[in-house]
Amino acid sequence: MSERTFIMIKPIAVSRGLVGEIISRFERKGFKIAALKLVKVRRELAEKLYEVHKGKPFYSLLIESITGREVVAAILEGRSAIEVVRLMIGATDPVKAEPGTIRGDYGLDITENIIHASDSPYSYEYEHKIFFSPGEIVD
Ligand code: FUP
Repeated sequence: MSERTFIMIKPIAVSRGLVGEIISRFERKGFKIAALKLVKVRRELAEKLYEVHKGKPFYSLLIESITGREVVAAILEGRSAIEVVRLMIGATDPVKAEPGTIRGDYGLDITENIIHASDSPYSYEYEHKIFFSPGEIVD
């Protein structure tokens, strides 16, 4: 069944010029781009995205890692998109992420771990609405 997921390419990947390479992996896998944009993240947006992590020891660092910086947000569509994209990005900690995954191939830092992707239908619903209005998403 076709499904949608939300991804956010983090500032470290944007500044290192990895946007095309990352998007191209998802295209080659067969996902369609349903929405795509470059966003300079305001603090309120960062706090909304990472609300579930409030109170955790790494929360402030996480907020600072995207606030005032540029990210690329996208909605990808395809069969079991949420599960497949999570497999393609790899484990949260790049030290544990398998080579061949995006986090496994492009970095070592856990907070700036290259990319975020929704991990459930619930988080997709919550996260994509922070970045996209209905008119910005194709049918
Ligand atoms: P993930 O869904 O794989 O992004 O992982 P989490 O939701 O657990 O973590 C969200 C973000 O918090 C990660 F992208 C990186 C950051 N994080 C840390 O900086 N330190 C940690 O110990 C765990 C997560």
